[in-house]
Amino acid sequence: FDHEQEMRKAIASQEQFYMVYQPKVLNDGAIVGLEALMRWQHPKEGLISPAEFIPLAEESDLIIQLGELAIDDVLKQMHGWRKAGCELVPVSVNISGRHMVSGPLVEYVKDRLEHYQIAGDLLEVEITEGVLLTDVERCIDVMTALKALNLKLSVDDFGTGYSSLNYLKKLPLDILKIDRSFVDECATTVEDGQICTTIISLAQHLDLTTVAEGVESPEQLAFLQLKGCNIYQGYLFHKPTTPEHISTLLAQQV
Ligand code: G
Ligand code: G
Ligand code: MN
Ligand code: NA
Repeated sequence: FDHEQEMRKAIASQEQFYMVYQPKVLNDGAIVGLEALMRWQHPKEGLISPAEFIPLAEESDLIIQLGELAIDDVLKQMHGWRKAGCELVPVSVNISGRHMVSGPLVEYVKDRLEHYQIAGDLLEVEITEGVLLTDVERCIDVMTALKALNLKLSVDDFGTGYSSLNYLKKLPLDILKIDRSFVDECATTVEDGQICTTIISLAQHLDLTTVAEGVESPEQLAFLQLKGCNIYQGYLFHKPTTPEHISTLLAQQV
């Protein structure tokens, strides 16, 4: 199975890749955002996880094509939700480091926002720490340009990279996403709890919003609430789901 060859065919066919959406909620369960996650439904191989194909795509220009496909799909979907009468909430897209620093990302985003008539503050870009450390100067330029379009910027999997905390003061960030690996045992392992507490405190002092990823139990939620986390994402609330189901969830809120 040649992933690269198959990915090229799948991108060309415009049929096998699609996005699912996972709600992000407040303490009271109100949905205040969505994360868009890519899926690859291969005709023979079945459903292939992004954990499998994204790292392979990152080895070539394919990651830029997939990133653009995700951005276009998400904004098109938002346009559709709005037409159906839904009150839109911000949607985040995962952008790989390679796309962030090498592609015409900003121009593409600007063009698609205009095409679908979506306000920039309804789009969020999630970037992992890795890229921020490899090319900080380039990141500052790109992120500043994205901020000029009113996008929100978040650091995904925060705490798992080689955090030189230096970048936190240099970059125009809005959100820290506490990695699932810390959330997992925050209520049961002292060290993980302390790490979550410290990340939330750091974020508060830097005026950043915290999102806890992978919240699965009421105990984890209670711990994070006590520490002042702002937003939660995880199976306790919602699994990643179809755009149709998201419409229903958003409609129930109004
Ligand atoms: O959705 P799931 O938990 O299977 O995602 C696995 C990994 O793939 C996560 O790290 C997630 O950030 C990443 N991922 C999912 N969708 C995308 C995408 O559209 N682009 C990029 N670059 N990564 C994605
Ligand atoms: O790396 P990133 O944060 O983008 O990864 C998001 C991935 O985490 C998605 O693939 C999603 O399916 C997964 N995920 C979301 N919520 C939970 C959860 O509560 N538990 C677990 N195990 N995975 C989750
Ligand atoms: Mn993410
Ligand atoms: Na993550």
